[in-house]
Amino acid sequence: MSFLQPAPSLNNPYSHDRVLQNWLRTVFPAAHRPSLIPDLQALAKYAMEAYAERLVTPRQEPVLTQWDAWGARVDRITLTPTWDHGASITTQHGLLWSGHVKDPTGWMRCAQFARVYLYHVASEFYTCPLAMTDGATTILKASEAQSLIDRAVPRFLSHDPERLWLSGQWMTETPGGSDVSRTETVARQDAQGQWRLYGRKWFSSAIIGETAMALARPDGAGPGSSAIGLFYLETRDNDGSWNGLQVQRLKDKLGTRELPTAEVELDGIPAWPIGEPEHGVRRIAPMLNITRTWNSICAIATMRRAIALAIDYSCRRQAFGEYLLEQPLHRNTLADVIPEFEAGFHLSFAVTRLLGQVESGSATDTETAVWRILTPLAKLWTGKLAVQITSECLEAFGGASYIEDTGLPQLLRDAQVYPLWEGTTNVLALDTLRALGQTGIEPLRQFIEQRLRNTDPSTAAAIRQPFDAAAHFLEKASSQRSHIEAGARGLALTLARTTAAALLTENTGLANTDPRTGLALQRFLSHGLDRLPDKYDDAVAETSLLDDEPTPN
Ligand code: MFK
Repeated sequence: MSFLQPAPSLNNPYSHDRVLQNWLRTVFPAAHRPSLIPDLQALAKYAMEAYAERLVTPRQEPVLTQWDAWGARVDRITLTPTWDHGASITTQHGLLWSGHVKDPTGWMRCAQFARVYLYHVASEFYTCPLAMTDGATTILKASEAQSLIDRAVPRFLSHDPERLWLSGQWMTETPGGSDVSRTETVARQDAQGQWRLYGRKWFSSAIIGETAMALARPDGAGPGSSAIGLFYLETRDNDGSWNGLQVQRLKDKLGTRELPTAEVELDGIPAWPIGEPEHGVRRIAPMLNITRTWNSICAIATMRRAIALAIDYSCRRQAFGEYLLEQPLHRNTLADVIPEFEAGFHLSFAVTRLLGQVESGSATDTETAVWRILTPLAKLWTGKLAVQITSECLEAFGGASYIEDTGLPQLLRDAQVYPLWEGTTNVLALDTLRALGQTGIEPLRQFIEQRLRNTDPSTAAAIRQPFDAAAHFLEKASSQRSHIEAGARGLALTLARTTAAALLTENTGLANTDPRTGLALQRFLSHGLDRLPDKYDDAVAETSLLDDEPTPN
C-alpha cells in the first residue's frame, strides 16, 4: 500500500480559536457570557459536523425548476439540505433576534456577531439572507411605517422557524451595480392607489426571501438617485405563489454556489414605499451599513477557517523528513498571516461594538462618527484580506488545495465574494471619503488615541506616524478631487491598519490577555501600516500607464 496522507481535521472552532477566546475573555463583558457561550458551543459543534459531512458528501447546489410537467410556470427552487436547516439554526441560536434585543449597554450586536462568526462557513452562505434581513429590520424599525413594522419585524426576529421571514435587498440592475442611480425599475400606482413594481433585478441574492427591500423609480420621476424610492414588498401571495414576479434564472457563479442568486422579472408586484418614494439610496444606506458589517465578520470567519485547516495540516504533513510545522519557512509564512487576521478580527468586532452603542443610544458623538467611518473601512480591508489569506493558506496544502473534493478550492472561490458584495473595494474607499467629508478625521484620531493611552512610546509612535501621514494626505489631496479619489484606497487601507493596530495595542494591555496578542501586534506592525501613495498626486500621474496606444517614435 502506498503512502496515504491524513486529511486535515477541523478543531473545535470555538474552543480552539485563540483570538475569539481572548476577545471573549478580555473585551466581552462577563455578565453577558452565560447567555452567549452555549450558543457558541452549539454552533461550533454544528460547524464541525458540517465539515465532517462535507468530506463524505458531494456538494449540492440549488435547482430552479421553471415549469411543471403540465406547462404551468412554477419557478420552484430546491435548496441544499444545509439551507433547509437554516431557519431552525437561525431561530434556535439567535443569529438574528439576538442583535435586536433591548440592551442599554449595547453589547447585543457583539453577541450576535460572535454567533455569526461561528455559523457562517458551515451555513453555506445562508448568512447572506440573514444579513439582508437584519438590514431590512433596521430600516423598518427606524421608519414610520408602523403597519409594516408590526407585520414584518416580528417575523424577521422570530424565535420560531415556522414563522421566520427573510428579506432580500434588490438594488442591482443591468445598468448599475455600484451606481444604482441608473435604476430602471419603475414604480406605478394602480387605480386603487397600490404601488406596483415593473422591471428586472439582476442580482437578487437569496431569492427565497418572503420579502425584499427594492429600489424603484416612480413613474415620471426624473433621473438620478434622489428620484428613486425605497419599497418594501412581499414575494408570495396568500396561497404561496409568486406574486407578480418570475425567476428568470439562477446565476452561475464563481463561488457561493449554494446561495440561490437570481435574475428576477417584476411584473406588477405590490410594494409599499418606505417614507416618500424618493431619496431611496439615502433610505437604504442603513441596510448597507448592516450588510457590510456582516460582510466583515463573514470575511474573518473564512480567514479563520483557512488558517485553522492550514495549521492542522502542517501538523500532519511531512516533507523532507519533517512535519511542515517544524520547518522555519513554513512556520514563518503562516505566522505572517495570523496577525493580519487577528487585526482584522479586532477591527470588525470593534465595528459591531460601535454599532451596538449607536443603536442602544449609548454612543457619544465621537463614537457615532467613528462607527460611520470604520464600517466601510472594515468591510473593504477584510474583504481583500480574506482573498489574500485564503490563497496563502491554500498554498500550504500544495496541489491538494487545487483539487475539488478536498473542499479547499471552494474556500478561495467563496472568499472572492467579500470584496465584491455590498460595494467593491473602490466603492467602499469612496464611501470612506464620503464619511470623512461628513465627520472629519478628528473623531477617528480621538478613538485611536484612547486606545493608545497606556501603551509604550515606540508602539504609539509606530501607529501615530502613519495615521498623521494619512491625515496629511487627506488635507493636501482634498483640494483636488481627482487626487483624493485616486489615493482613496491607499488612504482607506492605512486608516484601517492603523485603527486595527491601535485596537490590538489596547488589547495587549488588558488584564488576562493572551500574551500571543503582543507577538501578533509586533508582527503586524512589522508589516507596515502605511499604504498611502508615495506622493499625493502619484496615483493620478500613473494612470497614463493605462494608455495602451503605442507612443509615436
Ligand atoms: C455573508 C455576508 C453578507 C453580505 C450580504 C450580501 C447581500 C448581497 C446583496 C446585494 O444587494 S449586493 C449589492 C450591494 N450594492 C451596493 O452595495 C451598492 C454599492 N454602491 C454604493 O454604495 C454607492 O456609493 C451608492 C449607491 C451609495 C452611491 O449612490 P449615490 O446616490 O450616487 O450616492 P450619494 O448621492 O453620495 O448618496 C445618497 C445619499 O445616501 C446621501 O445622503 P443625503 O441624500 O442625505 O445627502 C449619502 O450621504 C447617503 N449614503 C450613501 N452611502 C451611505 C450613506 N449614508 C450612510 N451610510 C452610507 N454607507
